[in-house]
Amino acid sequence: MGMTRLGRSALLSFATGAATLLATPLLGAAPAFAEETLKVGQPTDKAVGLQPTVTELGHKVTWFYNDLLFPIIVAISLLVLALLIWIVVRYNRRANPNPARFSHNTLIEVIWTVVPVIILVVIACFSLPLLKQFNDMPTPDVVVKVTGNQWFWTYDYPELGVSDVESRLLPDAQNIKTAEAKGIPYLLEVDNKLVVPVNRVIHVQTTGADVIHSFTVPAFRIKMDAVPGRLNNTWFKATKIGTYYGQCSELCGKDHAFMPIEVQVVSDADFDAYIIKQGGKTKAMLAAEAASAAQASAAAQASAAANASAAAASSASAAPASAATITPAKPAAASAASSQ
Ligand SMILES: [Cu+2]
Repeated sequence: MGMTRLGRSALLSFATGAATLLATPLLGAAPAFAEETLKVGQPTDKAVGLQPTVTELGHKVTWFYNDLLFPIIVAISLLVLALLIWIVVRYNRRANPNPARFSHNTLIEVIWTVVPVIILVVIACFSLPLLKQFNDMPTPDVVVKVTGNQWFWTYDYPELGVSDVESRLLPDAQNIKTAEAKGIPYLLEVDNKLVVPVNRVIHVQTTGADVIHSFTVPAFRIKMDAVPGRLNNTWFKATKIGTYYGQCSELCGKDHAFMPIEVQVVSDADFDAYIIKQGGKTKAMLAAEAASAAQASAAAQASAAANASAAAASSASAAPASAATITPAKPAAASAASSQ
């Protein structure tokens, strides 16, 4: 029922989000990737509300908060305020010197029980499906393992052979004056960013090396605890190339505030180049390797089968009258083929 409304609203918020993103001023630092334009997740003058988002589920979260929760919160707050004012004005000692002495009213008690239940059920009807969508992870294009350390992040791409990319706050970003002088965001800019391709499903597996951290990127609307001895999963699919900042969101020690997250969403080509630069192998390279390995094993199988049948033929020609020598050669050829 709410789907068309939700879709329209998501479109609207997408449009306003895009406008906000376009209005975000570029920062001075030279972009590492050619198409990098957006930088989302920094403190912004006079900005209120949620950060702009670049994921489909993010837009749904924006709709859920801005169009459902926030109006309900405002309405309840105004109702309570109105009741307070009404009681203060109408029933103070001067205006109402002889107060009523009754203590129960069944009708009003039923109303103030049932109405909040209805409100909560309405909220749940929208929030639970959204939670389920975050929980139902689509097949990943890229898997990233994110490890929280005191006090930096390490990024691994287990399927692509890249491991232990350490991501630390830049020293210049630790001081507001040097950060401003260099045009880098204070307490947010890191040396090695988490690089992921645009429009791809990214699975994020979080874990902790020492204490509990939390991997949080508001622009993707994801927040996942990084717990030692446990692998938590979340996912996102960013639809715009750019830089997205987040922060560790679980108190993890004295430098908790100094282990930011910087995600760089890049094109497929830039991502492949990055993986090769890190000494890993791209999906295409792995697929080519797998194909050539399959080819080699198929060739080996074929030659083994040819050898076996040649052996069978030669033994058959050596003793053409004996069927007993031919019979065992066939299963041998078959087993040679299957063992390859
Ligand atoms: Cu932390």
